[in-house]
Amino acid sequence: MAAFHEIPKIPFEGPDSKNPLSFRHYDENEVVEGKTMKEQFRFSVAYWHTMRGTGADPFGPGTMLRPWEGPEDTVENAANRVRVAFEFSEKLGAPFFCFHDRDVAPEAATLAETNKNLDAVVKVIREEMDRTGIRLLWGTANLFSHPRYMHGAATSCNADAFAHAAAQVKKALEVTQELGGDGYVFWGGREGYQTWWNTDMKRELDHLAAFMHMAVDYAKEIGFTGQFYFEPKPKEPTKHQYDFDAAACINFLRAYGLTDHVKLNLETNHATLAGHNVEHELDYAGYQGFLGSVDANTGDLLLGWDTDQFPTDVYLAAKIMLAFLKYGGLAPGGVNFDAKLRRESFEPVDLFHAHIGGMDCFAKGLKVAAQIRADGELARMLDERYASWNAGVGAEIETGKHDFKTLEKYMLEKGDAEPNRSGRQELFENIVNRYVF
Ligand code: XLS
Ligand code: NI
Ligand code: NI
Repeated sequence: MAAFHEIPKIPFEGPDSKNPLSFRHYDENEVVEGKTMKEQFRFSVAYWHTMRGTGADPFGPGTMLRPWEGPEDTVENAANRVRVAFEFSEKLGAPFFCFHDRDVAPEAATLAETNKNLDAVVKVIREEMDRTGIRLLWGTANLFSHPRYMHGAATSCNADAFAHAAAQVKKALEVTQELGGDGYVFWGGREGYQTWWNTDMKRELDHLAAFMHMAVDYAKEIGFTGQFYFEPKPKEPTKHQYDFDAAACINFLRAYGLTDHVKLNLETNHATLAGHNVEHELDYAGYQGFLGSVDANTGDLLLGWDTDQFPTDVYLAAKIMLAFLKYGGLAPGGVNFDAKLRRESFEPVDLFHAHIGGMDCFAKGLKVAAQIRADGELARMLDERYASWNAGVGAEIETGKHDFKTLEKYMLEKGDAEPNRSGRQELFENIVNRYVF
């Protein structure tokens, strides 16, 4: 039986619509910068939050009303949940989903039994994908929930935890390939540490690199050609996560010879937790060729943890889309809503409100970004700000015609630098506002 029988396929009704179950900006067929919105965003529903989020927090149990859930998490229950998930994505019109191995099928007493459970549920996922045309943006393995990973997985002091994680990722890669996934994500979960006293950092990072190389090698062996992503996050669950931010991840990939195989999956609120804005992370990764995919969400500036709220800020979406358009678009990545409902929003319909809001926010953000690019005024102002590098000594420095001695001579002759010009931050902000309201 359908789980959302009272909810229709969400239509696009345009900006004046007051229907909460409609899109005001996301029209999947509208072409922006040469691609339909559907192709631009490649929106993805995160299975772990949307289908497995219970609303539990450290002070109380789950609150979510999910009438399709059975009393026990059996394979049958998991298979039924898959059907509900696809009904949801179909009605929403989201063309992709993402999952961890343990989101979709229950873990059993042994790895062999767990793999069997996974295979049984993956069969149903495959059926539902074929029925709906919904595709897998990326797969991943949960290497952080089970107590065996309390010290980490690839960076654990327990070699057996590493071995178990390897077996798990091997299987997750096979499943991702079987489902035609466009990518595979490494998020470091517990790959970090709580205290320096009990931690051999070099050994742990060497192990993490060896682990990633094994994954890359195995992908090659089985012919999995999807994109690998590394997802930065500075803290939570551990105090010091090794994948702190884009810069730390890129440095790690370079240090260990993984740059040809792995790009970054950047998450909005992880950037905030690292003390950056997401546009900083996107641009930093982008200019070095590591821009991969985005986990779209937002944090709460009054709270210091990963609240994973749905994005509703048009400025934020515009900045994300500007960055992606600048570096050639999102594919094979996408916009994955790594976001969850508040504990108080416990009814199934809230899942629709949340995703509709996020998709509309990004659609409006894309329109703003495209308009900014089409008008070119901000780009002209930016170029003007760096005008001193377009000719004269600036151009000569950029083309390698100078050294300290020639620059000393230049400045001794000139006496002092040209006076600075205003940075015009407020004007830049006002011009951005023209496109938003
Ligand atoms: C947790 C991460 C996680 C990854 C996938 O904070 O965002 O959800 O995206 O393992
Ligand atoms: Ni994420
Ligand atoms: Ni997160």
